[in-house]
This record gives sequence, structure tokens and C-alpha cells, in this order.
Amino acid sequence: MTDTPLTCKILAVPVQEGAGRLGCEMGPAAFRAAGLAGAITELGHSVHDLGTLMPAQPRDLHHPNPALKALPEVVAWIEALTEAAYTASADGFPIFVGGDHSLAAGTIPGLARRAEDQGRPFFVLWLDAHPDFHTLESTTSGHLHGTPVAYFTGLKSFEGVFPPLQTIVDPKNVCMMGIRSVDAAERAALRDTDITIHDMRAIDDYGIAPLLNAFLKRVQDANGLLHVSFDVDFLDPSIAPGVGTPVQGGPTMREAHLLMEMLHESGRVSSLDLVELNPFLDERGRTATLMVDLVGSLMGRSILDRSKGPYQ
Ligand code: 6HN
Ligand code: MN
Ligand code: MN
Ligand code: MN
Repeated sequence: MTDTPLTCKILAVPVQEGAGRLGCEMGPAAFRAAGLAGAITELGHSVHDLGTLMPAQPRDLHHPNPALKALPEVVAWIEALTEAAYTASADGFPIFVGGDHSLAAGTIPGLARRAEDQGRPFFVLWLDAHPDFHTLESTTSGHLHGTPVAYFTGLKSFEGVFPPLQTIVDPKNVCMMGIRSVDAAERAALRDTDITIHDMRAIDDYGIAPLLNAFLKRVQDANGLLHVSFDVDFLDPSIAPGVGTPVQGGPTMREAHLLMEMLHESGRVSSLDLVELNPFLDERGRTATLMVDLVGSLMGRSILDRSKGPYQ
């Protein structure tokens, strides 16, 4: 358990070209309006606002899959993000506020490179209804937010199109939770990876706590750094309607808080993506507000004082 005050560095990343519906570019503004910074400082941490990222200059890029959407634009964001994530992770606790999930194709490679510099194993907890494991060939929607995991775990498909990876994330160090919408090509490709995948069936069978504890123990034993990539559609749409690709049957509010509190208590989380919030689709800010509450749990808020242990 750790209650060390953190210096959180918030970077707004209004990328929306990776998603099929417009509106994620308003994500950072909605997080601000819902009180993200205040929820963190209230817990004794400090917040450093890094402002809003700008994409690199898009280059002429072509690919044989005609379905691909906004490839030059998304690659331009990823280029800028990889550098920004590397720089931001020199110290403090970076929080990348999206923006759609193509953002993770920039943040995670930048953070992985930093971890390698520091000689620390790098782990990713992927919270999402979707595995986002399409290649540039297999995606039929062409939405690049469906591809980041295949890219940062080193699949060949992206070579010569996405920025070259300086550090590949070991699939054994990636754990997915909340998965419940998997396309046929993803299902086939996931059979051949070492990614740990806890789909909703696994959560039904075992519950969040034992599954997450097993992964956290691996991070702990390796003295690893843990990045959490939180896609808002991880949550059940009845509590989080403000997303472009909602899928019924997701975790409840209590399951999500439990997960975030356990992450806090592990003291292992070193960076965070908050992605896919689409304020245009939200209902009176309730999804943004819930997400800010969940960040509060990750940052150390608990119902009762738990410093003497869980049950006294
Ligand atoms: N996300 N598998 C679908 C597709 O279009 O490739 C959905 C992807 C959703 C991506 O939510 O970050
Ligand atoms: Mn996603
Ligand atoms: Mn998703
Ligand atoms: Mn605490």
C-alpha cells in the first residue's frame, strides 16, 4: 500500500480520427468540466497541466486495405504522442486524456521505451469491451482505434506504416479485462498471443479481485511499472453511455471502483490513459463524472480509512 503524494501530469490529446463517430475530441474538455484535476488534488496529490497536444504534420501514406480511415492523420497523432509520452514519463505520473483509443498506439510505445531506459519491466492493464487487436489488414471497419494492441505488441502488419517501435511490449506483460466484443479476425489472432485475456465470462466466474490480484502479483514480483489504459466502454453502458462503441454486459460501478481501489493499494500504477469518452453522446455529463470518481478511487479515495488493513 502506498499513500505517497504523486505529481500527476495531465496531457490532453483530442484525437478522434481513430474512431467511427466524431466527438472524442471533446473528451479532455469534459474531463476538465467534471473536475478531474480537483478530484486528484483533493487527495493530496499535485497536478501539473501539460496542456493540449498537437499532432505531427500528416504525411502521404498508403495501404492496400481500402477500408482504413484517416491513416495519415492517426499516424501523425501517434508520432507526436510517442515523443510526448516518453518526455512526460521522465518523472511524475502522466495521465493521457483522450481522445479515442488510437492514442494508446502512441502513449504505450513512449512509456515502454522509458521503462526500458530505467531497466524496469513494463506491464499494461487493458480495460476495454474490445481487445483492439486488429491489424491493418484484418480491420473491416477501418477504424484505427481497433488496432493499438496489435501494434505495440509488435505485429508485423504495422511496419513501414506506423512509427517504428523502439521498444515492443511483451504480450506476456499485457492483461485485458472486460472484453465482450471480439471480431472474428481478432478472435483468431488472439489464439496465437500470450496476452492474458479476462473476458466478461471470466469476471462472472471468478470476480474482479482474484483475476486482478494474480496479475498484480506478477507485476510486483517483477518490480514492474504498470500502465493502465482505460477505455470508457469497459463500463456497462447503463452507467457509462457517453461512448461511441457501447457493448451491453459490462462491469458494474462497484466492480469498477473495486478494481481502481485495488490498483491504488498495489502502489504499482505509474501512468494512465483515459480514452473514448464522447461527450456528444453522454447524458448530462454522467459518464464524465463517473470516470472522474473512478480516477479518485485509483488515486486513493476509499469509503472508510483502510490504512490499518481492509477489515478491522
Ligand atoms: N475501441 N472491433 C471494432 C472495430 O471497429 O474494429 C470496434 C473497435 C472499438 C475500439 O473501442 O477502442
Ligand atoms: Mn479500446
Ligand atoms: Mn472499446
Ligand atoms: Mn491509500
